[in-house]
Amino acid sequence: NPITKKILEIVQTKQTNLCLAADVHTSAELLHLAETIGPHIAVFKTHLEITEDWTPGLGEKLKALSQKHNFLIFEDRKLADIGNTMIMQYENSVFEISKWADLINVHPVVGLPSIKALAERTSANNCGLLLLAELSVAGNLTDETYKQKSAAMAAELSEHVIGFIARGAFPGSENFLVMTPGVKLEAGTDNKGQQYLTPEIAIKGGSDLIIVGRGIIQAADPLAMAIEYKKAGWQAHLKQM
Ligand code: 5BU
Repeated sequence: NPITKKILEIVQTKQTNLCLAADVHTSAELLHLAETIGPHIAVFKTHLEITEDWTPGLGEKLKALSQKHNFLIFEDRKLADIGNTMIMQYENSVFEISKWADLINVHPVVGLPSIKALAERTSANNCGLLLLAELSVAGNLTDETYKQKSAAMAAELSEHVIGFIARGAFPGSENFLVMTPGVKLEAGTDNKGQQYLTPEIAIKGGSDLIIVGRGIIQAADPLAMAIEYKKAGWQAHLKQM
């Protein structure tokens, strides 16, 4: 898949397996993070609906920064509906996701036919699809059977699906990328359900990209902290080789 190839190329060239979860509330903050931290990441993850001042064109501005600093944009939209609705959410909203996102994700719970319908549209836009096989939060319902079924779905849709959101590798994830949220330099929780692994543990567990939000954006110096995470993720990767 060309998107998988592109991510792996970026990881190697920039020596970073870091994905920044840019969970900020204004477009100025979003663009500032993309501009300053962009050189140190492989993927920039957005939650478009938490931007208070979203305007048409913001996606294109992010896209321009992604080209300038060589990273991909992942809209963490977590689609979970009938195929027809997910396609409208992807293509027709004010957010115009299909114009700028390089990656998007979907909950396998909706089943193969709906995901296949969506996948044909994401592929047509050169956008990689990720299946949410395993969540990071305490008490979630993504058990081993769910992961197995997600892997089977990915195998069926291998020309469209590029990987999984999961805590680490699992049977069936071998030919796909694994991206892991819930990563912080110190393991622990946020008292709202989130559970953190360290970069070392995530990468040792077979994750290809670590997703870090508050660990970086709430630091006194987000840029310096991003560089810390980049180093930690890369060292862990080198140890695996
Ligand atoms: P944090 O600040 O590093 O905890 O943010 C984690 C990000 O990853 C945040 O944007 C979540 O929406 C996202 N996330 C997650 O934390 N856990 C999951 O299982 C999934 C996504 Br799926």
